[in-house]
Amino acid sequence: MKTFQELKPWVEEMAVLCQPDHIHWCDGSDEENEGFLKILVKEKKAIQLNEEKRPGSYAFFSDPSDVARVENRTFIASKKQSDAGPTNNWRDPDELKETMTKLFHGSMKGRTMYVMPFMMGPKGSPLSKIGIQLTDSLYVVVNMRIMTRFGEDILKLLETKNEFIPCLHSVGYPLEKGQVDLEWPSTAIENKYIAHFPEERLIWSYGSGYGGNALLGKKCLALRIATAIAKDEMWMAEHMLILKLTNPEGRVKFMLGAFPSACGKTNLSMLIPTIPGWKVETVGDDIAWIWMKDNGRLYAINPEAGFFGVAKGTSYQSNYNAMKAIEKNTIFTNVAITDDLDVWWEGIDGETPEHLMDWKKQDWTKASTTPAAHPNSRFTVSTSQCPVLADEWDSPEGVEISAIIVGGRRPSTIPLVHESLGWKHGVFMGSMMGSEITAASISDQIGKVRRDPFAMLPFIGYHIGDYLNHWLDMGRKSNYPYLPKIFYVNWFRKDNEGKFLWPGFGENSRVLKWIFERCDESIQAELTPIGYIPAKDTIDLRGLSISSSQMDEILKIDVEAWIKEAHSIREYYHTIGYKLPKQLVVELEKLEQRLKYFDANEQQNVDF
Ligand code: O2Y
Ligand code: MN
Repeated sequence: MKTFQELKPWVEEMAVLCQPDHIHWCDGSDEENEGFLKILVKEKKAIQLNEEKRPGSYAFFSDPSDVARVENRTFIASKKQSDAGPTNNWRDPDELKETMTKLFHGSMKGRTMYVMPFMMGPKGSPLSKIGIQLTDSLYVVVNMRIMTRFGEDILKLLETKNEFIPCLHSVGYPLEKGQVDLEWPSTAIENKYIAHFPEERLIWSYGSGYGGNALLGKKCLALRIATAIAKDEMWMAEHMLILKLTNPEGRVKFMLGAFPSACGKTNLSMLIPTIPGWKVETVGDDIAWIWMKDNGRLYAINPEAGFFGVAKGTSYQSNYNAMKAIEKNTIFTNVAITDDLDVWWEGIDGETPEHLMDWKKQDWTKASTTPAAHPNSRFTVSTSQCPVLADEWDSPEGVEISAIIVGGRRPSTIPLVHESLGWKHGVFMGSMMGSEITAASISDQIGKVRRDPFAMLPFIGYHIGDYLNHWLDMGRKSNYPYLPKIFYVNWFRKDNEGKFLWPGFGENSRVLKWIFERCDESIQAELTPIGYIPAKDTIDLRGLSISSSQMDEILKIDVEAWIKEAHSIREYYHTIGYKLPKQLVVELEKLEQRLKYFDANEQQNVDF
């Protein structure tokens, strides 16, 4: 962290290091943004889309080598390696700074250094954090302006808050006099460094212009650095959506949801329920900062101000509200472009056009064998354009949380929904969550579960064992009675023929309804070894053609599979090492004991 007084000297010091031709302090105004977009179009780094079909919107195309977050080039540089733990790439901070200082030296030659004041979190929130990002990428500037509270207001706030997180970013492609720029400058993978110095609360990112590598407010600040701050200050920075659920009587509950990538977090946060009278509204789709009031209850804010959602697969059917949000004023990255300058991607509604320009700017026809849009193609849009944005989304104290939902992609074993036996058991459930590996690239692992505790594996800025212990500490601090209930959902369970048992999408609201009613305990649940599962007929299936045997299958406790699961969790726990909280081993042992007293045929506890 640095103080307001340190801001100018720091910017000057970084400018001496990176040697930009100019320095521009961003004010965040519309005029400034329009000017930036004009430059980007003029320099052929962006395409302005059809003003009638997609007003105020632009498309960018990255270098094919710079298309996603690079986990193997993401580093946690804590003084002690044991503080980074087994799941992070650790580097000694002094050595990493030395390496990166050489890279940053002269890296902005021929370019402008933009100084971006931004804030993560609502104005007036005790949790909000100011960052100052220096970057030589205008693409980053126009995206950060959407994704954060941005500009001169934040600089003004800094005068009183007097604390900011310095973030230095360069695409690593200096321009010699007369040298023609690339459309998407970046560096080779081995020179990319996404570096976090958690003790110093400092971020340095070099060599990539894409998403989470370059928009430093998001994963770098709001998760990796924020987790380190949160542990010290007794709050939590989590990879979670925040949704508001209203029942037909107008009663409201706020819920958090942690799901690994590609499990539909954005879609769930903007869901249109299929059950009459129920309503979902969005507070956030990706990150939640959670704090505890003196009353022991948890409150969450969304630190972001925009959505950086996956375009591919998004349609009016899978996420109507996201499609409405991106009808205007949206930045698209690595999507395909239609002949009339609109966007297209695999999975979008309607007929596939005869001809497109693909994300590599090549002609594309239906006969083409490569995808038109990159699988990690993105839209960047302000939360304000979400048609179902909850009124409370900007509340400085946040929203009171009633339920925490965790989940992953599990074709077997895990039922549609189960509720934890309490906070510690809920933390155990979060620690074991993950998805089954399907990617051909790691074919020797196919069918195994990639554990991803609370979907935070790439985002914890310190040791994973300490992180799990922090969850337990938060429980102890609250004294338990008002903590949210924790639920595990699995929309992805399959039958013996490999077909999904649950229809998904809007029908997931039926599960949300069950969770809502469990929060008041106004609905029955059955105690099983793994937790509470819905009692017969308590999931609202009105209007859905699903047989009761199918429901039995979705909710079945497969004891053999759970015994194997427990073995696999134990193996996973070994990889965490000595910092794994003993309490979680106790929870695992208790689960194994309870499984012994469950009659798999009757689906009933024998005795406990
Ligand atoms: O590939 C990227 O840089 C984007 S990653 C991302 C973006 C938005 C929300 N979540 C994620 C993620 O990786 O969890
Ligand atoms: Mn995410």
